[in-house]
Amino acid sequence: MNGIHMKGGFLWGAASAAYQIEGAFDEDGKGWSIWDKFVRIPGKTFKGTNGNIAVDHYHRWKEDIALMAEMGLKAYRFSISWPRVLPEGSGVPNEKGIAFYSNIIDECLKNGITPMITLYHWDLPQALQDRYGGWESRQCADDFAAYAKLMFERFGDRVKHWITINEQNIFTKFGYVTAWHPPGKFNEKALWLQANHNVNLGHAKAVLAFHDIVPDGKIGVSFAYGPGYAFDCDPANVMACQDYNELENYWWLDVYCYGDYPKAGEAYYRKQGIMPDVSDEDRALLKAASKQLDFLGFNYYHSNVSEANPVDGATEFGHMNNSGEKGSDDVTGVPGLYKNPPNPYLRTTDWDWAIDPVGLTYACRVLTSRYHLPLVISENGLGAFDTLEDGRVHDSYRIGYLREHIEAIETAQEQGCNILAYCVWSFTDLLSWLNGYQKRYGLVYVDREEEEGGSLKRYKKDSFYWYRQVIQSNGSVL
Ligand code: BGP
Repeated sequence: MNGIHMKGGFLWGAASAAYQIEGAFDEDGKGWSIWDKFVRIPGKTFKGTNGNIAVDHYHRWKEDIALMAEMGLKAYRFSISWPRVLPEGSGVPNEKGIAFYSNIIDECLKNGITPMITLYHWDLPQALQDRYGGWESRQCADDFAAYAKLMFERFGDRVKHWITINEQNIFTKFGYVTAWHPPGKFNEKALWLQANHNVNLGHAKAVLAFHDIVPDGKIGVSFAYGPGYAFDCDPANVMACQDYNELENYWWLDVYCYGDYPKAGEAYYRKQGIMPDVSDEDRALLKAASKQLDFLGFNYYHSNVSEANPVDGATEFGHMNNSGEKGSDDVTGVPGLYKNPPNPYLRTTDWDWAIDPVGLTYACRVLTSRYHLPLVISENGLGAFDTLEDGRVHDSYRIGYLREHIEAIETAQEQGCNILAYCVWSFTDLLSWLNGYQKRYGLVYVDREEEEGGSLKRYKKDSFYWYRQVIQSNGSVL
């Protein structure tokens, strides 16, 4: 099949996150993260799975990067575990932790792989949660900025692509509204908005520090973007979609790119009495940082449908399919505003996520028109059950998913979007935060189940060989 030609220098990548791959949760001086504690609370994760060992990347990083090199990967997006490099969250760095990432960077560069670092992929040092409530305190923004500066100073000579925060919309809401993530607080909406504002300040401070330390580098964010479609042309549903986009997407994107909260969102939260304190100084800071953002990164898995939702309608607290039992997801929403029913036109994964490649073109188009920034697709992939047969995994379903989504970025590129990179989630199989090890995303299979004890051996899936050819042909063979 004839595929696409991406621009020269296009970064064909794959991604991971520290907690989901590293393991070695208390080795070589690493401090605990909030996830190390949270997974130990019974009932919080699928079958009690945790990242104590994960896929043991901490000890197998060389083998993993050799596989990346064999694939011809152009970029590897990974995250730094903040408590591995600063066990107390601030203060004295852990040189062994820093050496671990330094070695990974060198090994990538040696193999022609561009390293792309995410500073925060959810594993806040537990020490900061204990000290002052983590992101609930404005101090956390300063500590995050100090940690970011330390990383820019240590790695900025070699790493030119940086992402401050991964999916702020997910970890703040799950941490303070649904209690699905640490710190596991339920329906604390005022606290959620305040913590979220503090993350914005941390992001802004890091961005503002960046270019002085890494003058030839680029910095952006990774947002979990689920573009909203109105259920139909009933004005009530179109308005619900507007509310959805404003409160679930632009609430973050406008801050990153304009340095401002969307007006209708602010009005809504003010009316509810939960709009956080935003000083003039904060606004100036956010504005200044927005002008320094080099690219807008987003993770795309699916679009969402929006439909009007009565005041006694669907809530945020519906059941989420964490088991792979198709059809077990509840419709969720914000009472009085919108709810997100399934899209009757789309297929879904076993975890009830809509499969919508057109939505990726749509996402690129919306972001380009609204923000005029280069885009990085920092995650995209298919979570599925895989079976290892005679050392191979025949994941034609994953190849099909990736092919359609890569075609969708070509369309977006043809239509004027400037796309710098595309990262498959994920390079190896890894721990899915709430779904255990059975929801697999990797191009490389790892022998482990929910229970500890697998061999942790790596096997190349069919998608590994397929993506290698996509990269070699710069997208023309799909
Ligand atoms: C994103 C996260 C990733 C990853 C991915 C897949 O939200 O940035 O860390 O987990 O989604 O999600 P899940 O593992 O829930 O299927």
